[in-house]
Amino acid sequence: MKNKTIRIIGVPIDLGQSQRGVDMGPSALRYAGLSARLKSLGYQLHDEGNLYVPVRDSVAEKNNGGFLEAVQHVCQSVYDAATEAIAAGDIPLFLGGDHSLAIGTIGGVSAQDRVGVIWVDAHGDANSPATSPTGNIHGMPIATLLGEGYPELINIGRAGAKLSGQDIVMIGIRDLDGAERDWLKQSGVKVYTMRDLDERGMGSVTREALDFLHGHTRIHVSLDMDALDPNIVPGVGTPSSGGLSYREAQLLMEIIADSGKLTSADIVEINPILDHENCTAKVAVDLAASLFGKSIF
Ligand code: 4U7
Ligand code: MN
Ligand code: MN
Ligand code: MN
Repeated sequence: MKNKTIRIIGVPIDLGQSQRGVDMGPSALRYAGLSARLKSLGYQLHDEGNLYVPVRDSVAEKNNGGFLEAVQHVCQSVYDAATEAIAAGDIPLFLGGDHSLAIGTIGGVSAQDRVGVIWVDAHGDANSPATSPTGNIHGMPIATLLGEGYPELINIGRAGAKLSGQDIVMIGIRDLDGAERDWLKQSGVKVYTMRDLDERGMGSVTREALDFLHGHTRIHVSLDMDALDPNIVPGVGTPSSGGLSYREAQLLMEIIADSGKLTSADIVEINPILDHENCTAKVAVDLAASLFGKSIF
């Protein structure tokens, strides 16, 4: 893995939810020293800068508050950036921005071959426009990738669903909406809730998760920072109490790294406005170091 180049791609999108501030996530991660940390592990680093995302206020004015079309355009450029990075043999690391960007990242990285996804989140992100209590697209990427929801988003890059339930494992889940929960249950997605982690421990759950994806040669990790407990990561827009501890999250990353199958990742949902002295981005950088193979001893 370490002979590969990590290609950093910032996606300052805040159009998939309603709080101001997540567009500053890529900066927060860079200022927390992401590139230097990954370089120190022996990787080549290539920072592509940020993809173009229209400023929220300008879109709102034009479209009367609707962001669907803008999210579609951003996710299309994310999709293209993802396919290019994979074709070049690099490991793309996407910096969000809100979680709607995963429609583009996962769509793109799965264009050539099958990819297993480890979705680390407090939330299921499996609402459709019909089930969503908020209408926010950052709560819909999983349903969209499985072919449920807005056709404009489902068909980005290539027509139809990009994944099946058997390609996805979720870890850290503790906050599902009623209809979202029913839909997830029949989707085939493997869901590990906080209760599973409490009862069985992160080590056992992560090994089983990797086993669920044993047929996949490539793994994409989508890390929503709200998976961690808000006590350690206050800088997230949809905090949910009872989350992962610092060490649980680190162990998860360490065991995924050991699999040697990581080929792309997202770090999303950091909101510096809600944060204290950039501590959420600093935790994210620690987790990225482990995900890319930093070992303690
Ligand atoms: B995130 C929510 F209703 N389920 O759909 C929704 F609770 O990417 C939250 O995981 C979604 O941060 C959270 O709006 C999306 C809500
Ligand atoms: Mn979340
Ligand atoms: Mn999410
Ligand atoms: Mn969130």
